[in-house]
Parts: sequence; C-alpha cells; structure tokens
Amino acid sequence: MSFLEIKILFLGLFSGISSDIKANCEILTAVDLLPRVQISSSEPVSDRRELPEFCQIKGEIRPNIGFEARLPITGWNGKYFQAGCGGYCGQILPDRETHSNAINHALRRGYATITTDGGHQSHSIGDASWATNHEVERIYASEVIPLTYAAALEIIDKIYGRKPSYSYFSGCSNGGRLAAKAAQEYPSLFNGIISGCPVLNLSGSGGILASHVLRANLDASGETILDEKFKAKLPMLEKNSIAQCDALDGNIDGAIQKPQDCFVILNQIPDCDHAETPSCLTVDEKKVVRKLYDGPVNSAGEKLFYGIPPGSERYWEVWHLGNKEKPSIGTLLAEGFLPFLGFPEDPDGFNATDFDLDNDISKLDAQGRLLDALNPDLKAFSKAGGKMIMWHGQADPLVLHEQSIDYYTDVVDKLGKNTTDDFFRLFLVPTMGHCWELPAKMPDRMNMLQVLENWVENGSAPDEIIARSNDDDGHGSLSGKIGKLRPYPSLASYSDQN
Ligand SMILES: [Ca+2]
Repeated sequence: MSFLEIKILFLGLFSGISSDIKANCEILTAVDLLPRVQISSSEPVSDRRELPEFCQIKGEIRPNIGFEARLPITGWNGKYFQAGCGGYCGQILPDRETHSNAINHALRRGYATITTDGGHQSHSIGDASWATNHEVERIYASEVIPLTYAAALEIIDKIYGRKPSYSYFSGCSNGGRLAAKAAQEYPSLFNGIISGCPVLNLSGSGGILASHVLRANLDASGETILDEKFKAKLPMLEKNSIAQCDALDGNIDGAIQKPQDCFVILNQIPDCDHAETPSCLTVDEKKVVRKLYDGPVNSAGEKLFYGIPPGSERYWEVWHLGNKEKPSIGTLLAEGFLPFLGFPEDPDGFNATDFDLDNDISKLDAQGRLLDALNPDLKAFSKAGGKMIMWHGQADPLVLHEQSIDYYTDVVDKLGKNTTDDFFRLFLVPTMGHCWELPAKMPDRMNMLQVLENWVENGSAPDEIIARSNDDDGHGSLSGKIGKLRPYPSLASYSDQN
C-alpha cells in the first residue's frame, strides 16, 4: 500500500469520505428520518474564503428552536461544538464574531458546529416580550441545551455516520450562563465547557442591579443624567480609578486586578456647573457615578448586589449611556427583564424602575430558581470527567465579575479546592469588558477552546493562559504587552511582548 493510499484510508476512517459527506449534505433536506429536527435547507458552501468548505444546515429543532449548523465537508476533527446564545437570544447569529458565542472559530478548527436562537424569535436587543409562557421560558432557561445536543447528534450521524469523539459547549453572557447550566443540570453531555462573562445570577442582574442602574441615572423629573454626552468624561473617570486601584493588587501595571477591593473616592474630582466640561463632574453626575460604583442598597443601607467595577468606565458608553430617544443596550436589557422574565406571572404595565428594593427582592426567587445558574454542586459533572473553564472580564460593567468569583468560591466550599482544581478553573481578565464591544486596555484575546482541548484531551490543566492584543481587526497593538491569566485566586500579570 502506498503512502497516498494509507493517507486516504486514514482520512476515510477518521473523517468519512468527503464526497459522501457532500452527498449526505445535499440530500439531508429530503431525509425525513430525524425525529427531533425539521430541516429547511442543507447545502454545501464553498465560497466563504475565510472558512473551510462546510455543509450549512438550517431548520428547527422541536418544539421551536431555530438553528444553523455548519459541518466541515473535509477535515472534520471528529468533534462537536455547541454555542450558547447571548442576551435574550431570539436570533441565529452564526457569523457573529464574539469571544464565545461564535461558531466559526470552531469550524476553522474542524468542528461540527451549531448555534441556535434559544427557542424563540425576536428582532431587537432587549426584546423579552416572547417570554409569555413557561414552556418557552424553560427552553431559554436551560432546556435548549439538551434539545440542541440531541438534535445535533442526529444530524452528525446522518452526515458522518458516527458519533462525535468529544463534545464542547461555549458561550458568553447568557451563553456563559447556559454553559454553567450545562455543567449543573446536564453533567454528562459535554466533555468541555467554556463559560464566558456568565450572567450566573440572572435574576439579581436583571432585577436588582438593572433597576438600580436605571433609577440611579434619573433626575427628579425623570430625565437621564448620564447620557451619551457623558462619554467625554469617561477617560477622566478611568484615570481616577486606575490611580486609586491599580496598586492594590501589588502590581502597578496599568491594570486593576482587584477592582472588587477598591473603593473609588470621587471627592478630588472638581465640581462643575456645566455638564459638557470633560474634567469635572456636576453634583448630579457625581451622585450617579457614586451609586454605580456602590451598587444597589436598600433603605437600611444593606448591600443587595455588587457594584459596577472601577476600571470599567470605557465601556459605559456602550452599556449604560443613552437617553429616552436612544437608550443604551443595558437600558434595553433592563427594561425587558422584569416585565417579562422577572416573575412567574407577567405583571401588567410594570416598568423596571417600579421594582422596590425594600419589598420586592423575594419576588425574584421563583424565576431565579429557573433562570439562575448558581448551583455549586458540580459533583456529577466532575465524576463524568467534564472540565470547565470560566472566564470573566474584570471591567465588565453589565454582568459583574464578582458573581463568577462568588460562584467559584461556592464550588470550592462544596467540593474542596483540590477536587475543584481538577475540573473547574476561573480566569479573571483585567481591563476586559463584556464579551465584545471595544478592545480592552490590556491584551484580551485568548484561545480558550485550544486551552480546553488540551485539558480535556491531553490532561494538561491550564495553569496559565496567554492573552494577546488583537492585531487583526484594525485596532493595532493595544499596549505592546502580553498577558498571563492565572486560575483564581491567582491574578493576571503582563510583560512586554518579545
Ligand atoms: Ca495592577
């Protein structure tokens, strides 16, 4: 047997014959043998220059989960990759290049990939008006995970004629919440899970924090105080935070590794009469900024949730600055949660700002049990041999990183440090915001999937993850440095690139 014949045989055994795969792709629409899936189109795609040739399959997973799957026609690595959807989902975004909800980076590594709309359709960010019955809420909460998994395995079997050798799940924000749910509620489905900037405490984030942020930013007549123009003051606030917080972690490097330990003082920032001046704050502005850093408290002064971290100011424009005519993304998300997802029965005419921090907190419990991903008992996931990497931007002003720290601590309390180290590690990323928006101050590009593969398939646990600046998107090198992320409670450090 010649070398070429051996190679063909090997490829045939390893990833199926590509002509068969292509044929299987072309006839899939006509195949009515998939009990869990309604295929609407299935065709080979070879004109995407940045992607390998793939079988693009669109359709619906029963009962109502829209999806797109992309399966490599040549060079399948034998593995499966499932993405979680962000925000309130509702859209299928296979080409969205975010840190963890994307699928194309996995497709390029040879994975059979799938992404979904979470079981409902919507057309705008913050739209939660689909959440009017419990079935669709349960699917969004977590049932989308096993339903998609089972459907994807049926599709993979039809295309390649066998099961995947490894299965991975990855998501950011709500996708990160789903990732944690996968470990907690479906512990035997995935060998590896990436949970990025996870909104683990969705009821607290969407109910308590979001209503606080909205209310903090309204003046007595209901007008927005920090609007779009306030972006001119964000560099000054960031500078103020770095000056006060950078050194607390023991390393003066321009990055805040312990924002949760820093109480930012605003007194030294000059007062001003005119909101437009970028180097000072009006009395009203100072009050709002104070409330954002402090987080929600009740009338007795008790802290009810985390505060927005110092160092996150550069991202406030995207998430928190807007007005009635042009609301911020954070405002849209906040206005969607309480009326449609916050309570078991949707209240009539309820606004997020109606939420009463003294009397309404316990009303979030019922939906919290459904939506939140806070169960620290990962014993079954650990016993099944699963590995999970959680990561969180420490300058995320929307989904606050302290919930990941507290969750990790709860898991360690439950299972012990050594057991936890064997299967679950948390990496905090200083200066990084929420999943996507702007480049961070320090390097923020990691290849988490490669790191996780090494852990799952080669037993190489990540003691250090390299973070680089992104030079590919036109922003250029951010700082000429390279980041080394370490498992919490260890902290990241930076060194010059060489
Ligand atoms: Ca520092």
